[in-house]
Amino acid sequence: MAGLKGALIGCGFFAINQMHGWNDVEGAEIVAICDRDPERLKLVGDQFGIERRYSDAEAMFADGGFDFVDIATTVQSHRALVEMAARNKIPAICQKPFARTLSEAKAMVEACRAAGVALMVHENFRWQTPIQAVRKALDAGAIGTPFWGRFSFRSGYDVFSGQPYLAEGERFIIEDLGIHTLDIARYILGDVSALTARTKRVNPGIKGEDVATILLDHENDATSVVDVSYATKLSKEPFPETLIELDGSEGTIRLSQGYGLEITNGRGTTRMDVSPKLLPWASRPWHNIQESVFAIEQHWVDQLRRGAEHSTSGADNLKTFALVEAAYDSAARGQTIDIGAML
Ligand code: NAD
Ligand code: 89Y
Repeated sequence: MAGLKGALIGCGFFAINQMHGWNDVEGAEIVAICDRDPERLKLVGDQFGIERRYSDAEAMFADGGFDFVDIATTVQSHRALVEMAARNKIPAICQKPFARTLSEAKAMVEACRAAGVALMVHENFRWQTPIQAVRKALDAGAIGTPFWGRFSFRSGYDVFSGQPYLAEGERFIIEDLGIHTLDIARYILGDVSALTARTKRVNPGIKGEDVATILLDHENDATSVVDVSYATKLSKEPFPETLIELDGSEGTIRLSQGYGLEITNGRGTTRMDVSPKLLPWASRPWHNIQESVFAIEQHWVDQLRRGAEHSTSGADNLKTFALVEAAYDSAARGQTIDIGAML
């Protein structure tokens, strides 16, 4: 079967990973790129040998010649670009955060549904090798029925030098990083019925919150804590590892710093190294994220060809995005938020 042709919009900091990922994916290639910044367009076009270059997304869609679009811009342009893809009947991948608000996200999902085109959010963290290993252990029944979890991302890594806009928004860690941690919590323990959150800003040089502690009531009766921080200075920097603790009816799972997975149950304790692969184009410590970019892109192609729903479809991502919005709302009002009422 002929490979799919893709177009990428937004040639910024993270798009470099996405372009490397596409080079490795089986069954797809990027044939056109777009960025309104001529320097970024040239840099990415030259690095990856892409001839078709556009400064305007409308012009790229008008010329056509591609089967899907990969939107790698920041959140402000996501709605316009996803709706442009829907109008042009082109399946779309959109980076996280999917939208500025839940109502905007719902409109984007509806536009793609009405146009009959696939929509996947580039919510890649659940595709990380260590997270997949935890999911596999649970699916194999290693700890029986999980009743409690902790999903933790605590770091002092300087994310602002690569992504300066992160220091400038009214919202920071929940919208940028906690969104992934909340998605992992859903992926591992299932959908959420209620949420309570507290936030703080510790770093005086940024506008938004850089610490959040979130309590989740899952629909299956499990309880979990999602705790995220970019104000945590440790002797050994864990960026960008998500650490997981799960207690179940038959045992426990611990995913600890350094990608160690420990499973304890009636048969004793097993320890495994679940480190991500260091792909040839990747660099530490980002290789965990970079490998998951390749994995989600391959998943996009495989499911598109099968005509099957994506793990992080637009519709699925509404349930993660609702948790982001609920976390801000809960922290602002000091109240527990009913998630079902938001969806
Ligand atoms: P960036 O600002 O470096 O790059 C965005 C690029 O998009 C810029 O070059 C800009 O000129 C271009 N752009 C913006 N609007 C456009 C439009 N309408 N048409 C054409 N070009 C346009 O941002 P970044 O750091 O690369 O982040 C991009 C997105 O990726 C963000 O939403 C961010 O949250 C996300 N991100 C995801 C991960 C992950 O692991 N999933 C990691 C880092 C960043
Ligand atoms: O933007 C963020 C993301 O999605 O993963 C890590 C990050 O680059 C900084 O928090």
